Order: sequence, then structure tokens, then C-alpha cells
Amino acid sequence: MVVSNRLPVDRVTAHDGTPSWKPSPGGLVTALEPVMRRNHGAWIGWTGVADDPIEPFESDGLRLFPLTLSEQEVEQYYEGFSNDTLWPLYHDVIAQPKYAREWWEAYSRVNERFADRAAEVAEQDGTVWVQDYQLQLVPRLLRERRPDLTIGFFNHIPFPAYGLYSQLPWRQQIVEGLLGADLIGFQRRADAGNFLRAVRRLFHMPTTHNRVELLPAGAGRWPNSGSEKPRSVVARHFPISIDTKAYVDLASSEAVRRRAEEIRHDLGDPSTIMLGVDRLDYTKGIGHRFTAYAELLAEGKLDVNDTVLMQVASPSRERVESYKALRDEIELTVGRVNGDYGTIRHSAISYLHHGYPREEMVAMFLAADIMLVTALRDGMNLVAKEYVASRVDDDGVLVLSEFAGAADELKQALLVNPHDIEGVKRAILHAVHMPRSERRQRMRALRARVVEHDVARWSQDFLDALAVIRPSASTRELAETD
Ligand code: GDG
Repeated sequence: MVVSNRLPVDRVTAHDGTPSWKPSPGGLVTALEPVMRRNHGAWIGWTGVADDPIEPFESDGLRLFPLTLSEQEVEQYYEGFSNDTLWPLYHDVIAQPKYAREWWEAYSRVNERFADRAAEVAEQDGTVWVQDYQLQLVPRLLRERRPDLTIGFFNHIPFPAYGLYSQLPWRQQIVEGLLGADLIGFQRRADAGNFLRAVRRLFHMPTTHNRVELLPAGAGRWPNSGSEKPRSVVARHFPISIDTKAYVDLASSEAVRRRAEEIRHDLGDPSTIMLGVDRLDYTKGIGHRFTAYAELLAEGKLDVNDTVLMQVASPSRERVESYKALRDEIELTVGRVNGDYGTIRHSAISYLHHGYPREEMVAMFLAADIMLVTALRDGMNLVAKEYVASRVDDDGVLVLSEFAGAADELKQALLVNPHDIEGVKRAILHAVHMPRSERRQRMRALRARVVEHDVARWSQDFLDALAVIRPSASTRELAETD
């Protein structure tokens, strides 16, 4: 069973008002769908709409259990504590986290509701995989309710160093919540290290390699209720990936290839197309990218007549204040850069505040000579992997922030520190002038990585590790069926 903030389906309403469900396009669904389907798996999550009570239903062999959130819970648990407290804190305080007690209370209450529902639905001796930072209290709450279960947790975003994490007034409760799991997965080795340090600092518990030995009741500062048997918890990195084959197939299709040519033509057939694709989020370093590009135009090192930066900024968390402010700031910058450097024929930045179908995204990836990923902090950054997977022609250059988890794996990219604007400018110029042979060599190596390490392998590695840590009947079965 999977427990995540959102269900893996989106509701679509036909013209006549009839509702139906279609799978969400995200990578998590693709990753877990096959294994879930084989095991007739269940999924607990919110539908994405407030005050929307919906009975459990089946969709394509998955049993879906919608959890209803009230308008106030959406504001306090989701937009508040998850996206305005934890998100900025876990991304190294790029924006100021807000610590509001009523948000914490809502977060605790909603986590209890998720745990209650999971405890009701999970089979005896089953395996439950809890996803992401919105549900960090669920592992412990679920273990209290159902000690028979094997519990995994995966954190999709970074876990900060203790010096920052310790700001959180509820730092102890969150770590306790996570330690309810048997296996805690992180994107990077460094995230797992930060978490293990937080465990040692907060509870004075011994950790060896990547394992925490939970102390018996009353020992150290561990608030073990006494009813629980001593056990150990493993915290390790499992870098997430993408459905590589799906991107390869799309990029190989005639229609997408033609569309890529059309995009290039519509942009005025420039010699260099640069591309950014991000949710409009302050962690993604969109402004830093614009600064570097604008300076290159100002210095005459790039020419607006034969260069364009296409930026897809998909709408995100639009009711959260810091996101509204970011949108204003980014759009002001786009206006300034275009005003200063554009001509009647050519815009410097082609800015698109929309979401696009995946086919269109792949066509953009194929059209882009240079992909700019300049995140200030990012758990992984799937876009970097999607670009690489789409370049079936072994061409294109990836400029990648060392602060994105993907940098641990995609070493043949041009790695940059996005705060170092001169460094980003050098990387862009290196990419613009890179000979075809070097582009091919780098892209081949990058592609080999994402072909071999796709998202199916990610979920399999996690579930295999979970089965080893706690070989219950159901995890044994899961490991065997794969
Ligand atoms: C979190 C972590 C971690 C974006 N715009 C459109 C669109 N997208 C798709 C991308 C990609 C996904 O959304 C974004 O994934 P990222 O990894 O880049 O970033 P987050 O949304 O912040 O995701 C991150 C991830 O979780 C997984 O663990 O890597 O670090 O922050 O797949 O392609 N897709 C379509 N149209 C758009 O306009 N179809």
C-alpha cells in the first residue's frame, strides 16, 4: 500500500459534467503502478480538491482510498506547514520558513487521519510505503496502530543539515515520526547523513553506518512507550529516476521530432536555443539563470538575434504568498530583459507560464541545444534526467546545478554553482561553443546512466531493501513477484 499526500489520479469532468479519473502524469505513479497492480495494491491520498468526499474506487487495477481534507486543512496542513514551513526549511532556508503553531496542529491532525485510514485498510502483515515530507508523522502513528506492518518512507526533497533543521520547534516529533519506519529513503547520501546526525543529536542514539539501533524504553532520550520491541531503522539514499523508456519512445516518434523542428522554426531558427523547465518555485534558481543570461547579452557574448532562452514556468502553489511574490519578481525580470535586449523580431526570453502535455515537453527537450537546471537546492530534479533521456540523437548540453540531487549521478553535465553567476556564464559559453564530438561523448555517458537506472529500478531497490530489513510474509512475496 502506498500513502501519499495526493492520489495518483486526477479528476476530469466531461462537458456534460460527468466526472472520471485519469492517472496523474507524475513519475511516482509510473514507478509504482506495475508493482501496485501486480499486488492489487491500495493507495491512500487526497484528491486535490477541498471538501470533496469520495468513496473508495478502483482505477485500472488499483484500489484508491480518497481522504477528504477541509478547506482549513488544505490551508494549514498543506499550503501552510508543508509548503510554507517544511519546504523552505528543508531547502536550506532559501525562503524564510514560517513557524505557526496552528499549522503544526493541523499537520499533526491530518497525519493522524492518514495513519488511521492506512491502519484500517492495510492487510495483516502488509507493506506500507509512505511518501514525502507532508506525511512524516505517519510511520510512527501507523506502527503504534499496526505493529504487524512493514513500513517504508521516502523523502523526495532534501533533508537539511542539523544547524538548520534544529530551527524547527517540532524537530523532535518529526524525527520520532520518521523513526516509526523500518527503512527511510533519501535522494542523496548527504541527506541520509544529515538525518542520522539529527537522530544522534536529538536522541543520543547510536547509529552505525546507516542503521539506527532504537534504544529500549527509558534509555537515552528516546520516548519509546515500552510496548515496542527493540528494533533498528535503516536510513539510506535511493536516488529517484524517471520512466526512461517512455521518454525515449516519445523522442523517437516522428510527430515529436517534427514538432521539435516546428518549435525551432517558430523561435526564428536561432543558432542556440536554451531551455528551462521548472515549476515556478524559488528553489529552482530561475532568477539566477536570467541574471547570467542577461549579463552575457549585455556584454555582447551572446547575441539576441541568434540566441533565445525558452522558459517554461509551470504554475505552482499559487495561493502561497511567497509564490505570488516570486511570480511577480520573475515576470518583472522577464519584462526587463526583453525590454532591454529584445528586438521587434526576437525576444531574449520566451516565457511560458503554462503546463504542457508530455509530448510537447519532449519536443522542447529535442529542440533545445542547452538545458539549464540551476536549482539552488533540489531533492533530485527529474527534468535533468528527462532531458537526457529525450536526447536520442546524443546531442544537447546539460548545465546542471551541483545543488540538485541529479548532480551526484549526472557527472558528465556541466556542473555549476548557481550562486556563482560568473561560473554559470562560463558554463553557458562552454555549452554554446562545445564541439559536436564532446557533446556526443558527454550525452552518451549521461544517457547510459538514466537508461540503466530508471524509476522501476528505483522502486525495486527500495522494496528489496525493505524486504531484507524486515522480511515479513508480504514483502517476501513482493520481492519474489518481481
Ligand atoms: C519533487 C522534488 C524530485 C513540470 N512542468 C510540466 C511538467 N513538469 C514535470 C517535469 C517533472 C516534474 O514535473 C517535476 O519534477 P522535478 O523533479 O523537476 O521537481 P519537483 O516538482 O520539485 O519534484 C524533486 C521530485 O519531487 C521527485 O522525487 O526530483 O527534487 O522537489 O517530471 O517534467 N510536466 C508536464 N507539463 C509541464 O508543464 N507534462
